[in-house]
Amino acid sequence: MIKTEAVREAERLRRALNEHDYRYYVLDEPTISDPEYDKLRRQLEELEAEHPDLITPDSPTQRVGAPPSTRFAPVRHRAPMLSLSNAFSEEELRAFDQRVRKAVAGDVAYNCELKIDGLAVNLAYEDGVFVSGATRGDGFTGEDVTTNLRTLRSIPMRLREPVPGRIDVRGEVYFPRAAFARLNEERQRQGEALYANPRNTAAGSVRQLDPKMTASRGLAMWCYSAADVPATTQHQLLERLSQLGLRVNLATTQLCHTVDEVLAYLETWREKRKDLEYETDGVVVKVDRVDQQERLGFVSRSPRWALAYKFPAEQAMTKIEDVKFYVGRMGTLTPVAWLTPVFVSGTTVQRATLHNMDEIARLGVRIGDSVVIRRAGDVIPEVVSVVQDARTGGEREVTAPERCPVCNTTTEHGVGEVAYRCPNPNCPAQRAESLLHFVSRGAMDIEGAGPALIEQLRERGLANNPADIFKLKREDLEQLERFAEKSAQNLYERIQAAKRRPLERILYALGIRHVGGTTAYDLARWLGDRLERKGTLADVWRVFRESTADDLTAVEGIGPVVARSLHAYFHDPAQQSFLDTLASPEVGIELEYPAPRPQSGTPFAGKTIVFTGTLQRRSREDAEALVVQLGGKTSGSVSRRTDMVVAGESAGSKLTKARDLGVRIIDEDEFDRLLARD
Ligand code: 0OW
Repeated sequence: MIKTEAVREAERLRRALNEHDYRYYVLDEPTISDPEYDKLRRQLEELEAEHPDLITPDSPTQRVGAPPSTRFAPVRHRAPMLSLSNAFSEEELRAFDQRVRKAVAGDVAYNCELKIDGLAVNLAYEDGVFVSGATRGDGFTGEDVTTNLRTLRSIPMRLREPVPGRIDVRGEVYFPRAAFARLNEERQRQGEALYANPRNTAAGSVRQLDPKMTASRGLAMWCYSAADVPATTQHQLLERLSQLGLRVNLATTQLCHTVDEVLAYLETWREKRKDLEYETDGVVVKVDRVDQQERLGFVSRSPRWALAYKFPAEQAMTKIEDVKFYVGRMGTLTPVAWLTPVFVSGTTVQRATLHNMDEIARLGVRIGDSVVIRRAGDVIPEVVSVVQDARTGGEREVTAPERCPVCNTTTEHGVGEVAYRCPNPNCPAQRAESLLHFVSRGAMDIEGAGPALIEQLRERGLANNPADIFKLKREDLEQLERFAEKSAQNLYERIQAAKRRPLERILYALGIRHVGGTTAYDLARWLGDRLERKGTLADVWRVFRESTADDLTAVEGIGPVVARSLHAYFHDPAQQSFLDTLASPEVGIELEYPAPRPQSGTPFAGKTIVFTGTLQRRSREDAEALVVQLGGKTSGSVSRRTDMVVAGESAGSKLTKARDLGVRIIDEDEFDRLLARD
């Protein structure tokens, strides 16, 4: 075929295949058979193989082209990805309706959408072509998962109209129930631990380092909002997104004009949702008119104009066969009921937490009791109540644990404390839990390193502390049970990849008391500034070891309780050799610091901002967080060092003082305009 014909033929095939993808994966209304589709696809693949210069980014052959990544770059969202405030009752829903009607003039209609139980992502399109995709992250900064999202056939690589400029489409990626069941059947066959629920597994699948793994999972996506797509109502926005070729759940979306209509919608879907091919955990109720949304604004990252109504947890009845105490990372002993397996809200439940001895007393629960359990979302199920009339008299009291069930050390029970604790820092259970925490998703995120693996590694003396995991050789893993060569190889590669994690994750992974994700991030920022972002892990340990608790209290975001806990940890003799091993060249961890706060290039970089009065569209703390994110500082009082005062409604003496000092004063609208400029 001559070149010009090849160009035309490739364009024809690409357009045809993209059209068929749209009909199959977005409209769910294919118009050709799979063999016919495959034939077209083979023709395009052959043509592109013959003329590689004809390959375009939006060609359907490019969805699974990229090589595995080593980690995900941070991406700042153009517009924050908001969260939703929850409601669990009709009263809360009516209160929301009252608040809305009081705050806005005119008729109010609500656009009701099923709340897809997946993970929120952002899709960026430039001139109608998909250019990048990111997870929601903390709402301001997410992870770049472009190559993985490119593999989702329900995400179009090119919109059906060439929308000029950039738009940001938001939606929920989810694991279709059938695909999730197939995956777990496969894991069952491989003798691997089953995945607990579709939501977490969808999140894990989107964050696979290898796009081929993501592609193999069969994820899908519903879009539900967008930035920079003009629309006067939410419903119209959804119709516009659908028109552009994005996959929108219009069939289950309904416009309601009164709160009673919303309640009727909830009733309809409370049961009907169980027949859908995807998990939902509620309904999102949104004020439909965009002008009314803007009038209502936001409070602490969630809009005042939207509400997530959560369907109540499913309950079921079963029997307590035994109660065992589990030792947590900090030595806390938690009573867990071993149940006769029972199916509830999409999964088989065999364990339920009894929280602590007070809860056992409150419930009056005994071993052998029939109980009602409930499972809300994906949290561990809990015992709701005892079925008294099922009692036979053979039930046994649960006694408080005198000794740790794992290391037999006498337990401690602080005065006034609820929990019983194992005081032994070398208790095998605590070491196992701290290993599990170290490899968990929010920490070093080593997928596949679950409880079964950790147990095996400990039993064989292959890992006594987290640093040992990084010293494992391929052959160590191959000798483990149920780790055939392929999965040993995969796990080994994932462990190597975990050596390049951001510093905040390593600090969080240490499992220091009171050091959670946000604190770890604040510490990582501080260390980046202290070490000019070139310090090694050994340098980091040195800074902590040389810092007093007071030095640490001075760090932005760190209070005295955290400072004392940090100081104790970095001076605890039991931790030092582990820390030095972790920082050793043999382990070879490569540090990554959080992106420095922009010192320039944003309206607030290097400036001190003071807020006064009440803001309408976001809370004071949110506004201040945005300023800090953009490299600014905030202060509670106006002085000559103040660069700008943002005056909300009924501003007070600070405004007067700003006028006297000649400090620049802006109102909330101007503040929003400066934010949008970034
Ligand atoms: N999960 C959903 C869903 C939805 C956004 C935009 C305005 C406020 C939140 O189906 N249908 N609509 C929205 O609207 N959010 C949803 O999910 C949110 C995203 C982040 C947390 C929830 O999952």
